[in-house]
Amino acid sequence: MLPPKQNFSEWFHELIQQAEILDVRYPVKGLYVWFPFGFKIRRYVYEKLREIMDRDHEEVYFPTLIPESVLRKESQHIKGFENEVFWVTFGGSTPLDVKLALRPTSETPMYEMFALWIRTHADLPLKVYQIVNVFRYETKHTRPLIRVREITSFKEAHTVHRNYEEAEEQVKKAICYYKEFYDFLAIPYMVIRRPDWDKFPGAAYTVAFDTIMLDGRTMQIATVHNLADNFSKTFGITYEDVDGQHKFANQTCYGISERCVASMIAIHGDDNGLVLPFEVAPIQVVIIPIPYRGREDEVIKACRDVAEKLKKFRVLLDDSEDRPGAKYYKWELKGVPVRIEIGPREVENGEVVVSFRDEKKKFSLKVEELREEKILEWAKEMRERLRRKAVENLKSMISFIKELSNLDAKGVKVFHLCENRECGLEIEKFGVSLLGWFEEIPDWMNFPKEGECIVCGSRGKLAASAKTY
Ligand code: 5CA
Repeated sequence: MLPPKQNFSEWFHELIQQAEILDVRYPVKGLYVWFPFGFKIRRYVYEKLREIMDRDHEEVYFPTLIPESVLRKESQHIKGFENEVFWVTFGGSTPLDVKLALRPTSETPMYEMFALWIRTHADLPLKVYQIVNVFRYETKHTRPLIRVREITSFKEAHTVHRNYEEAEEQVKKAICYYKEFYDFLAIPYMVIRRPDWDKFPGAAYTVAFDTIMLDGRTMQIATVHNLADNFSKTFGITYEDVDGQHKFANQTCYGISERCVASMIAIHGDDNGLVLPFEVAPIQVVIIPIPYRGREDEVIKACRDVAEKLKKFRVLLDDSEDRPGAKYYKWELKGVPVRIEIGPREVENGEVVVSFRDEKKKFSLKVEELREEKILEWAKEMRERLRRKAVENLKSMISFIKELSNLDAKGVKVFHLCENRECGLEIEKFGVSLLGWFEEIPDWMNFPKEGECIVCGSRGKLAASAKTY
């Protein structure tokens, strides 16, 4: 049995084990094992991410180990990561001359090489991505999928452009790509520009995607950074322009981790287990025979026929010895989106009984109507239902406030804030994080775009604060 979702932390921790997403018993803190079932979910989720990335980037692979001298080149960057780096200092029993870092992210090794790759304007733009593991010695409380020390599924994209404007264009495109990705997962988000003190180390600015968990805390599920020419100056990434002049390139980078899987589990799941969008479910349709003594053969045959008919999808016919009730329980826990039951009555009527994981009701359908297009239509409707429900939940945890004293209550607080650093810091004195200013106002949010700064009263824009994961 799962704890109720209301006890969010406990529910999440139990669910990922019981549904066989991750094994949390690995004997290194912050490192987890993907079970086969969890890894399939990861695969379908990342297939989508890869499809989106492939339209505008080429996939590459850079080494896991970074020489200390390279990692230290960009001073802001290393300042940000100094305390999070794992070091490799021995080769066998021989101390290494040059310490090697396990990549915490790949700006430095990539940009070291980009300086060799890029010669002229004809080499630009350069747009690459990789999906790899990275290591961060996190000191905050570690949690499976959410705050890990080996990020197993780090999709990092890096782009190089002729000038700042082109980099800025790419930032906008990256935001669109991530919106498409999270819309696909039916996960609602807020696109927020981080305050200066919370931007990525070495970036000119950072735009983040934040979603909200059931306990009212937000989780950053993606970030997009405009690096301007900060890195190109330290790594010497220059190009000869059409006018013959040598210029520094401008860069962007943006990333997503297994938090995308975490947010999907956390947001759509319920008291009975996982609820997965059809497209990423390892089993999309489960067929459950309802046995009746003496008529087992007809029932099984009808089930097999339906399985054959739907073989384009990931279908499982559960003909195990378990009772139907036990099967319902198991496949609900695993988040199978479509359940089909067939008993003697259905066989007689040429029907099946259908139910969806996210809804309580069941209905009967003629077998002839059970076609590929029908299933795809259900998949689409289900995504829309999941999205609507998630948006409603999210909205219920956001409130607009005009008084600083309302800041520390549960959930996300939205208010007007000017761009003065002091005013931003004032917010954080209430024990919450200033997420930043809305880069885009979501269509489901209708607070006034501008108003008096909640701290000083001068002109402010819409901003948000919350406790964060
Ligand atoms: N190089 C840039 C862009 S790829 C970068 O590293 N950005 S980041 O530090 O913001 O990381 C990208 C995303 O990875 C974050 O937005 C967050 O969603 C996720 N992430 C960061 N640290 C962890 C962690 N310890 N565990 C799980 N996910 C993480």
